[in-house]
Amino acid sequence: MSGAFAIVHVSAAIGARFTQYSVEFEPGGSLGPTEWQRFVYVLEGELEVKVCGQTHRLSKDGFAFLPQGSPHEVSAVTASRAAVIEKPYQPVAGFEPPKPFVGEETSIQSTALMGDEALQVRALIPASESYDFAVNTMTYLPGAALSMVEVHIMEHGLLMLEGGGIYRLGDSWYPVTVGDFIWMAAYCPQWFGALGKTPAKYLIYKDWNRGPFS
Ligand code: UGY
Ligand code: MN
Repeated sequence: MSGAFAIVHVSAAIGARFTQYSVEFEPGGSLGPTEWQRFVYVLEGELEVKVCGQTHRLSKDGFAFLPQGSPHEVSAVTASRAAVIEKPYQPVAGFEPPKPFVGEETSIQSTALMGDEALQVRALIPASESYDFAVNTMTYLPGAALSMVEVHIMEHGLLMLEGGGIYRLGDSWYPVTVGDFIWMAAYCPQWFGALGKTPAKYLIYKDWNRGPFS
């Protein structure tokens, strides 16, 4: 990358099967290439994304999915910050590899998690087996919480976007707030409860749509 600074939160070096980093861009700064799929979520400022002959402008809460092997450029129009997720693509028979797209988190319809209106989920990646990972936002009203301690085969990269609360990881309990990052390896027992007077919101990656033997 140039004119940009990366804080690498998690990578294969610690045992994860994806990489997640936060980037701080100067105006005109840009990402370097990747051999993998790339997902970019704007935290602050404005980015320009060029892919497949089209140019897109993304501001806060805008995002781009860039499939593996798609030549693209991501550069900063203004001083900006973004969350970036990269993962080697696992193709699956019968499904076309995904195409690039951009979107805006706030314009995605949310759904209540397991019927709990106080906990809203927005899926940023379409529901198709072409995709081998999911990225969601989860927004908790003050006092809302996951209804169970989850344990699952998928791993997570989690970035706190707003508010705060308590994250349970295994048998430990951590206060978390905006800017905190958590890597949850597969089978890490996990639970979150929102505290404070404003909603808590996080961006969460998980591997998805692929079997445990691949
Ligand atoms: O999608 C999830 O697994 C999500 N409910 N996990 C979490 O918030 N820690
Ligand atoms: Mn989970």
